[in-house]
Amino acid sequence: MNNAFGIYHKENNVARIISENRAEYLLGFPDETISKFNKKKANKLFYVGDFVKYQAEGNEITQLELFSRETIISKSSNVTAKNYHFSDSEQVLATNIQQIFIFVPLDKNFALSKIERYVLVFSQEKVELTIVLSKKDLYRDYHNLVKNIQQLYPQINLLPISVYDESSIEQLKGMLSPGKTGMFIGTSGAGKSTVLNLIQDQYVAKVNDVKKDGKGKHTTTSSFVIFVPEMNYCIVDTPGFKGIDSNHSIDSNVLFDQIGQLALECKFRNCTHTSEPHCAVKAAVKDGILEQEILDRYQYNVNKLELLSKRRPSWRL
Ligand SMILES: Nc1nc2c(ncn2[C@@H]2O[C@H](COP(=O)(O)OP(=O)(O)OP(=O)(O)O)[C@@H](O)[C@H]2O)c(=O)[nH]1
Ligand SMILES: [Mg+2]
Ligand SMILES: [Zn+2]
Repeated sequence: MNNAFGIYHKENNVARIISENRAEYLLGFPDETISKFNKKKANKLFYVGDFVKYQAEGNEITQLELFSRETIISKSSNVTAKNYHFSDSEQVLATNIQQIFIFVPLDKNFALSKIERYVLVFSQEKVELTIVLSKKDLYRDYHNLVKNIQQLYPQINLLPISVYDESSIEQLKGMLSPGKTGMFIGTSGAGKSTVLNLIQDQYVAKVNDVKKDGKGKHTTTSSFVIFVPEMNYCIVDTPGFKGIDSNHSIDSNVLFDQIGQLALECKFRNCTHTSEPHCAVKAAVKDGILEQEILDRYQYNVNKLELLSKRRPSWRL
């Protein structure tokens, strides 16, 4: 394999930033080898996922030059774990990502609003989002739950999984597009690293390590690009989120486009669809065109986002 880590560039001397610590970047090469690069020698900030062209003197890499980034995945940094970069309080999680798998565990803290929140923050062109409902073994009636969410939001890709159900892990594997890079994100303990291990290795050998209490011990502390040669696929494993919000503008239409369309007919451009006269959205609810529940979900999420934009305490997961 000579295009490990998703390196397809035609030039020579191309590598990928696959991880970092305080002092060094870790570089992955097309032949699957890995080496370190001292950050003091870097002339700019690089992110995990970046492709770089390097210059070398003998065995030593002396200089890195950045290839333009196809995508940048970021979130606001004020509520996050350490080990990420900070720029204008927007934190870059990884770059050159085509698929995001958001792990939302079906444990006792599950709430629909978490899914909505993730979708609102991470939707962008060129990136395919999937909500992985992990630990479905902990949720008795998950079939019904999935059906209800799907009814409310047919545009969301949902995949319930459990490490105890091999076919669900196979389903997830089937969603990984060869040649691409995906990333696993979600709260700490959602099962990201466990599932990644299963994808990399033999399913049966690893599942015995799963702890029944669901409490993770092997908390991931920095992002890492893992290359799976058999699938020709890269996955970025990331440390768990403590909370989630964003500084970039959020388009509520990714979830609520029906309301966005109806709102064009409201009398006031900044109509909140609560008590204003001649509100087309409320009229649509009355006429049975729009479900009250969708309007409720919209109000709830928009209120949260407004709170955030006023820099109130962030929304914790
Ligand atoms: N019941 C159940 N437990 C699981 C499942 N998947 C993972 N776990 C357990 O959940 C715990 C946390 O898993 P991790 O894979 O470390 O979680 P993580 O998302 O990588 O967490 P961070 O690295 O802290 O972000 C471990 O004890 C796993 O054994 C599952 O499908 N069902
Ligand atoms: Mg982990
Ligand atoms: Zn209105």
